[in-house]
Amino acid sequence: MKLERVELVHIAIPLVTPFRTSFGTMTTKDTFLLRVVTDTAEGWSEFAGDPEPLYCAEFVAGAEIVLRDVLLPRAAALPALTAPALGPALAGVKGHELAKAALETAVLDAELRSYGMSLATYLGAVRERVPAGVSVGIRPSIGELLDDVEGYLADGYVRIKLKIEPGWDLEPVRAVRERFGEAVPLQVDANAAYTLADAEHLRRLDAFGLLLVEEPLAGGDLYGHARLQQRLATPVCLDESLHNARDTASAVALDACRAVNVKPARVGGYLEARRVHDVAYAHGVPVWCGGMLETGIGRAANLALAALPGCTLPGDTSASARYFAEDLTEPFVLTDGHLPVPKGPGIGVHPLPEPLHRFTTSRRALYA
Ligand code: OSB
Ligand code: MG
Repeated sequence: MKLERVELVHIAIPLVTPFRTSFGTMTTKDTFLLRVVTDTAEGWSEFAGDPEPLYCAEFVAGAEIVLRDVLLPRAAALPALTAPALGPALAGVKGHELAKAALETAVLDAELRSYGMSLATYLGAVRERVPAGVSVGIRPSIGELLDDVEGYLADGYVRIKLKIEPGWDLEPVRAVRERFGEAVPLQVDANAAYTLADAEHLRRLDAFGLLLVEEPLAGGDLYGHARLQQRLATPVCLDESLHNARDTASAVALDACRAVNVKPARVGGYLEARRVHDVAYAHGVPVWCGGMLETGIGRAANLALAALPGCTLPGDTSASARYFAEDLTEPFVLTDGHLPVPKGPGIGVHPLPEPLHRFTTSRRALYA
């Protein structure tokens, strides 16, 4: 393919409910979509980051500059643009995995559309629908948390993840266990809010039969997570710490994690996400697909990844209605606790013109 035009579309969509984690509170999904036009097809993707670098170092305004000034000139210089060719072409650019993922995904969407192949088929999906978990934010009170969890279980979500932080950990977990029982698949996510000095406190989570504890310590601290895992029966799962397949191999070899959250954005795109999956799968370490409160554009592609054979734990791939009153795409609907894996070419969805127009705050050409 030849790159002809790249457009950036800023969007802001209100969340149905504020989402609080140990690193901040989100009330709006405020990010951008990329539209890549090539000589054979066009493709869409969604930047997974936020306006401020709180979950990770990347942020919306920075990603726009990196795409425009650094990544797109390299993509445009390729004699034959393909998604696999982008990896080597961008390898010299340090970091910026979320920005690279946005570009690679839009190019891959265009490429697969020109072959008429779905992303799920391309990646090697083995399922047509995937079980859906839900990530439940920190709430002002235990009562409000229990109401949230009750609603999600009534919706049919097959796994609950509670966001935790120091001061909001054992009590909410105990309350959910007492109210909803031992059988509910339950896990927690600290988003790097603890230190190794909290190991004895975190060990008390072992009493609750959790599936896993996600990113308890600082992002990148494989040594600390390995030390912690020695002291916990609950499997440690890494999110922020893993940026590529090599990190994942190191973490598995160090026993720094016994489960892997794979977010394609965090590892630079779906091709590296597939390799992260493969490394973990080869070692018998369960994988699940994380989320970044994506619109239907980002979610569609995540569902393809969640259908890989090593994704044996339910992911944070929730239905559109868990996030937005109205999505940018045809909504993803929970049926029997599952979401369908898109079958159409590429990511299988596209932004609907009317909601896209209404939620767009600005748009500009990044390459023309
Ligand atoms: O740590 O998994 C995380 C949302 C934004 C940023 C980081 C995380 C999350 C979630 C929600 O937990 C995942 C989702 O439902 O998309
Ligand atoms: Mg996480």
